Amino acid sequence: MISKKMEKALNEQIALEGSACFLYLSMSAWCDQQGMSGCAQFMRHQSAEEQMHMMKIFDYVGEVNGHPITPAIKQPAKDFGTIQKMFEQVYAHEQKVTKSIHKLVSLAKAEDDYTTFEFLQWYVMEQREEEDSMRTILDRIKIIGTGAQSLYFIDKEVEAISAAAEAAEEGE
Ligand code: OFO
Repeated sequence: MISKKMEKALNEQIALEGSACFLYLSMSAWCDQQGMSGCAQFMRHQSAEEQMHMMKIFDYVGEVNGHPITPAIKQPAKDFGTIQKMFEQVYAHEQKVTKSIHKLVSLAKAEDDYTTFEFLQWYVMEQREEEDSMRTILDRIKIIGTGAQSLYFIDKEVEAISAAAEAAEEGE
């Protein structure tokens, strides 16, 4: 059993993960339009991950006798300017999610809700990895540069990072 306050906070997190799922799906479609198939594949994978994050909390709330709420769908942007700007936006979004997870951890601690505290540890680790991989991509973009000729190499680089991440997940 979780408190009403915790239930509400977890439902807000469900909505945040759901909005990331849709935002990243929209980014994937935009990348595809730019001919950046490696980035499109990467963002598609990120979108699926966010859906899994959302469902994990959804199921948890139900398990602890709370009521998980299916969030409203807000249409995300469909144009992201440049590939660098898009990844900057992804990184900023991940930082926002990390802050939100940390707030949930603080609430679980304040309420002596050790079950939720334990459940959230997976998200703490996940956010560390997500922020690290977005930083890696932004660093590579800075090294490669953003001229028209560079887009091909950025796409290949992101494709390689994506394949390595997927292989690591399969090995988990
Ligand atoms: Fe689930 O927010 Fe990214 O990882």
